[in-house]
This record gives sequence, C-alpha cells and structure tokens, in this order.
Amino acid sequence: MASPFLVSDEVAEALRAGRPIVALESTIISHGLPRPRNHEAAQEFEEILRSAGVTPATIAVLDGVPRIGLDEEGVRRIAFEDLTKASVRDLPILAAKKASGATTVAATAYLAGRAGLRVFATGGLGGVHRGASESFDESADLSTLARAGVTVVSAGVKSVLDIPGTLERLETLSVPVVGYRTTDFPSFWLRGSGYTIDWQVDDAVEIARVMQAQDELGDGQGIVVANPLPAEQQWDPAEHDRVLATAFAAADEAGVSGKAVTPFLLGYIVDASEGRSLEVNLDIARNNVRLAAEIAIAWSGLTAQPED
Ligand code: PSU
Ligand code: MN
Repeated sequence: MASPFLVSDEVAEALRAGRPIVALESTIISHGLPRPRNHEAAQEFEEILRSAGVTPATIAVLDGVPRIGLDEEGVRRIAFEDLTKASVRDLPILAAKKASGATTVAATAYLAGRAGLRVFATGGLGGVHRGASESFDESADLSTLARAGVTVVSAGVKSVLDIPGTLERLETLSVPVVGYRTTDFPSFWLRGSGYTIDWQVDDAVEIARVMQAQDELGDGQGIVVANPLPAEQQWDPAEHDRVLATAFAAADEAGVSGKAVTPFLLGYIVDASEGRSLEVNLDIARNNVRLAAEIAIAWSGLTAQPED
C-alpha cells in the first residue's frame, strides 16, 4: 500500500543517514501567530535548525496528504491560507475530503512518530482547560503524547490552562516530564508556575539518554521537555496577570468553546498586550527550537550506526 503521508526528500534523506531532524507544528503558525509575522516565524524556525546543521520537518496536511517536511510554497500556504486546526482525529477526514489543515501538537507528534522522527519543538503544549471537570475540555495533546514516542520541547503550558491539572494528567498517562535546568514547571510567558516537577535535566545529552532508556523501558510514550525562557525575556508578570484575567471574561462573553478556545485566547492576549506577548511568544518558540536542535544532535550522536 502506498504511504498515507508524504515525507519530503530532504527529511527522508536525513532519516536514512541518521542525521538530526526536528519536527515543527503548523497550528502555531496558522492559528497561534498573526499574519505576516507567522510566515516570518515559520521561515525563521527552519533557518535556526538549518544553521545548527539540523533538518527541519514542518508538518501539515495539504490537500488531504499529511506532509512531513514542507517546501517554501507549503510554508507559505500554512501561513496565509485559512486552514482548519487539525488534531489526530481530523486526519482521516481531511484525507478523504482532500482538504488541508494545520496540525496541532497532537497531530504533529503523531505524524512525526509515524515517520520515525524523534524530536519536536513547539511553543506551548495544550493541556487541561480550566473548568475541565465540567466541560471535559482536555487537549488531545496529552493523550497523544502517551502514545507517540516523540520528545516535545515546550515552555510548559500557558497559564490560561489548569497547570496542576495538566501535570496530574501527564502523570496518569505515564508521560515523563523533565525540566530543562529547573524543577519549576514553566508557564509559557513566565519562567515558572510555582508547580514543582520531580525531575530536572541539565543538558541535551542527558535528555538523549532519557530517550534511549525510554525506548527500552517505556511503553511507547513521548517525553515532555519543559524549557523556561531566559529571565530577561519573560513577559512582565503584572501585565501578564492583568491581561489574562480580562481574556477569560472576553471568551465567556464571546461564548467561544471547544477547539476555538485556545486560538481565541491567544489572539485576544496579543491584542490586549499591544503585541508585547507576541514578542515573548516568538522568543519562547526560538528558544525551544534551539534546544530541540541540540537534543536532535545529541540523539543522532548517541544512536549513530558506524558506516561500513
Ligand atoms: N498553546 C500555545 N500556542 C498554540 C497552541 C497551544 O501556547 O499555538 C496550539 C497548539 O497547536 C496545541 C493546540 O496543540 O493549540 C491545542 O489546542 P486544544 O486546546 O484545542 O487541543
Ligand atoms: Mn479542547
């Protein structure tokens, strides 16, 4: 049977040679950042990887086909077309309808895992929404990470979510969570959340060793690497608290629910902070892409087969 997804030549070549590759998601581009900064960001993330000697694999569904690695035109499409936000469950429907979609962390991690990629950089992870005990709104990012054996570098979850609830669910799902040089789980725009995680790792090689051990001991789960942004780059905590409080009220008033909640809050927060949260958002993503590159390099160093 033909492959249900398309791996770009560049990514296929890097996979064959065991060279470092980092997967990138497309929902952050199409729904998480305003145009045209989103296009610049998508190009910049790929460029950061290339200049570190790592092959970028931006993932999206184009005309029904999940793509692992996009060309310039594909990157342009995810930035400027009005793509639907696609999670794992949307993949077969998009395929049958030959429709396009921007993949969430869940769908990206799932497809990356299917293609044999091991490291994935994003901004923030989806998680348990506030009020989830009533609404059942928990991102499929969490349950997917319990099955897709991919290491995801994020700056934790946004404080718009239920952070302790998210950490509890990751525990239930047996997904390892490690803090990069911290045990204070980051809350995206801020370095910490006040919620302590059990484990800290101090360099990329140590993370690659956890991945290797997970392959032997684990049950197919991915790994969450929580990477706080540098102190001087974090959003002013007072403004952060003020804007977030009004964001919830606005979402309530607008009556948004389901998968529209995350994009609504992100868009509202950028506007209400007059773009300041956006600059922090971009710093966070760049920072995660850089760490993911180091992990991918460490991973390929650790697992490289000597050529004969
Ligand atoms: N959190 C962010 N930025 C984002 C997202 C989450 O800080 O762009 C996106 C990611 O693609 C994530 C998705 O996978 O939202 C989660 O959406 P939901 O809560 O509907 O599962
Ligand atoms: Mn949801």
